[in-house]
Amino acid sequence: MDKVYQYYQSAKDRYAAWGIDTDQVLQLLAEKPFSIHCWQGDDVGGFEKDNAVLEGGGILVSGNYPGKARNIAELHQDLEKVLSLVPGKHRISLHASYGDFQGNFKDRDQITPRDFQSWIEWAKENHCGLDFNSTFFSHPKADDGFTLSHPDRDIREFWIEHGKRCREISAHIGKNLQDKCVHNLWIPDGSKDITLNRFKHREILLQSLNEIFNTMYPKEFLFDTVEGKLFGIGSESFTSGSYDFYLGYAIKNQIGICLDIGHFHPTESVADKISAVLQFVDKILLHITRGIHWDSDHVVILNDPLLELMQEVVWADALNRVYFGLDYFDASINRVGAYVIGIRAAQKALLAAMLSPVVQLRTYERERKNFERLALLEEAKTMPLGDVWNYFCALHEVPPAEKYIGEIQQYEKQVLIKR
Ligand code: RNT
Ligand code: ZN
Repeated sequence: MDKVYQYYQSAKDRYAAWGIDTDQVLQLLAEKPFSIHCWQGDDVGGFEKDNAVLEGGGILVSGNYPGKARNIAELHQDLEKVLSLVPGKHRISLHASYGDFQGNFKDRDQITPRDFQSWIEWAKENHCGLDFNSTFFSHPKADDGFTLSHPDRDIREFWIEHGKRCREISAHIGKNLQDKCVHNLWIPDGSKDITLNRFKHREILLQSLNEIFNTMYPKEFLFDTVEGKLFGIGSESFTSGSYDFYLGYAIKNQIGICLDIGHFHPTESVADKISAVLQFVDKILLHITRGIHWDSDHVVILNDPLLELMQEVVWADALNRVYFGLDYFDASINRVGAYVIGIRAAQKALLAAMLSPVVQLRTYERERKNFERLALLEEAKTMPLGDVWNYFCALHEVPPAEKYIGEIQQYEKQVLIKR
């Protein structure tokens, strides 16, 4: 701790010379929760049956590293470990398939708030918020690739009922925790090859969504977002819920939109969308992930797209209009480690953005001093971010720097390997 503190003092001086108050920045950083996706812990299997595996839906998990959480108790245990290794207060993002079904199979159109009561208790004990996602994949009624935009009325109604129940559950969670629950809706609907009925599918989707969102819940307990996508595995040619579709839907109905970093053309900047979309919708949910060549959902790391994204949120003064959620799944490495790397990287990126010399940069920009602006941005890259970060960790009593590696190795030996 001594060294960490000493390095922090010198970093603090250097940032202070740029007019940045690092203590104040760290206070702000601590207040910003990240919504930790429950599905990295068990490879998107869920708990509808023991040891379930992801089945279809255009998303894919690869790897078979030992230690996957096989039931709710194991996932709780892993998440508690994760929470002990990341600074700040966070939220857990649940999928509907992760209910506490107590060994009884319940279909998706049957789930109720009661199935999530033990999660609510767990969240209270662990001082974290909860968010929610409806689960429109890994199900026989999603097998032919369509759910809410399915031309068959019966199948569609099944999924509409699911969506409605998920919103009810989310509002219940929000009320019980006295804390707004973000409910995100993503469907895998689409097809592999050239599709003639695009208009029809989208028209149906629109009607289904209207039914789901028809019920009003108190705004302080529930916030709805919809997540579009470019393509999925097996739905390369057509996706009913595209970005254009949902952006239109969100604006028209004044709900939130979820931007998943992996759901756009690889050369498109998601960072740039923030200031555009926020002119028309009140809030954005970000699904922070890392795609390699495609929407591969690799573990989040501190890379340029992430840094640019966080810069944009800070520069647009939009911190309280953006919810940060994580969305990746890697089964090829220690899953608790995957969580910790990704959450810490996302927080570090936000810290980096908060430590940029915004006042000076804006002055340069206003005065059209573009060389100066670029030079300062370059210099900012090699400022002692790590020393500030390590102090932040120490302040929140979690291991600084690489110190968490040993803890995860030990957890693997004592817990994960025995599963
Ligand atoms: C899929 C979407 C979606 C899922 C989760 C599991 O491409 O990104 O958010 O990853 O709901
Ligand atoms: Zn996503």
